[in-house]
Amino acid sequence: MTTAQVLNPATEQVVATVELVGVAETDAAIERAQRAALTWREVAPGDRARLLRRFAEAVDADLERLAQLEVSNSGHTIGNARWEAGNVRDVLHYAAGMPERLLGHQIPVAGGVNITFHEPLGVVGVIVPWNFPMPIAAWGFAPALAAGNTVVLKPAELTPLTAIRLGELALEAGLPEHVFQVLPGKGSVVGQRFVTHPAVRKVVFTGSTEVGTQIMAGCAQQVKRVTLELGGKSANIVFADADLARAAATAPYGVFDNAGQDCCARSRILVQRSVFDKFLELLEPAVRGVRVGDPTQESTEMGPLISAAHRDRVAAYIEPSTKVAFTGARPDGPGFWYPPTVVLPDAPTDRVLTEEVFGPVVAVLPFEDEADAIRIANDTEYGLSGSIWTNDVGRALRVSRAVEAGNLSVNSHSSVRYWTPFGGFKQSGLGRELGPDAALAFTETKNVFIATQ
Ligand code: TAP
Repeated sequence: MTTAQVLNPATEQVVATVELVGVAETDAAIERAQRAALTWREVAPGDRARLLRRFAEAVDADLERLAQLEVSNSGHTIGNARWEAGNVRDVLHYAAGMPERLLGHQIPVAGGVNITFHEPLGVVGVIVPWNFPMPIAAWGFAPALAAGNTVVLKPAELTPLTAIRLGELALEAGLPEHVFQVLPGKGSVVGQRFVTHPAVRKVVFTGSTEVGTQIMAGCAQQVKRVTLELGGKSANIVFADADLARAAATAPYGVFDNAGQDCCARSRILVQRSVFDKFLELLEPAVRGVRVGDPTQESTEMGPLISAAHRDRVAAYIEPSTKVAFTGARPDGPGFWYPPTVVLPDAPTDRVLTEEVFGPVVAVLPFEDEADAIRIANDTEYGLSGSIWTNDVGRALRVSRAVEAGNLSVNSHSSVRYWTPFGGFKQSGLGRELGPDAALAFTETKNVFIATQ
């Protein structure tokens, strides 16, 4: 079996060595999941609910350990990591309400009774990226399990530790063996096998649009169901009538949270021209004030990037000709650090404006009026999230309806609540996760007619 060393991105020290699963082990796990699916779907809804609640309680009891694991594996700040482990607990509790609420319809028909059922799919493969290893895993596995499916989960090679721990906690909580299996390994091996193995009936993929496109094409061969959560290039639109001080004070956290390695990062700030200079003046101290450093410290707001290769990729967006308005802090010494960076692009075709940087780099640009703001916000193939800052409620609603993105917030930068739907327009994805319908994405609707005459 091959192994991979897992590094702490804040110190560059090895924190663990993990055994990587190959094709044969993946096939064996899928076959075990296929057998387990036959009995898991028969577990009474109330019992499935109880087991998911126990899983949630086990996560809660282990919250500090999970959070510390994420700090050392992913460089997330301890505050964020605790929120992420808590999110897994909450998603599981919410999913525990689903088995007993998978309601079908009784539809009036002549000559009999017509009812619909939501049948589980069988084995679901969940492929997770490295940027939010815990929440993104749970958004897939919790509703899939609730709907009566078994799950094989592949964490990112760089960040497998919390997923492995969640697999252990599921067993400790009493989930039957092979109902939820975690398979650390390469995307091109384990993830690819989820796509090609006929017993995997659905793939939930979160990651780059590039790989997501290949997954969708691969799944098409078997008409396999997919949910895709892909990249973003979201706009933070600031109108002249907004509370400018609040908009500027919060803008750094809308893009630099998790060091900008966030699909929802508001990486384009669009500011109405009449307040453009004033906004930049207010933004500068806010960016310089972001506390970048040791992620184990409670006061730290931004940690390192995930790897040296990723830091180099982010740094390459700042070319010699790029106009950098100002930057924030970065510590010296080991670790994959990059400072919060604010750039003023020259042209709409600048790479920093058109591509997802996935790091702490934000572009600020002016717009003229509402129509211009909407045009620029939509001038991207992505459509995941975004923010609108204005004190005019009519404008807030008009612009919210006009921006082509799945998750918008007005006078705020929040994108994710486990009880509201989440997902992307255009090339940001396909399907929705979370929210009241989450379990339905893991079922097929079956219609049954019973003649009574
Ligand atoms: P990717 O390189 O696309 O990797 C994502 C996952 O797919 C990893 O587990 C990876 O495995 C696996 N993978 C790679 N090649 C594969 C293949 N040929 N077949 C099957 N699986 C394969 O993305 P990333 O760099 O880790 O993550 C960053 C991207 O994710 C960004 O674009 C970001 O916007 C997006 N993202 C989107 C969202 C939502 S909710 N829309 C949330 C978070 C992140 P290995 O890495 O182990 O090889």
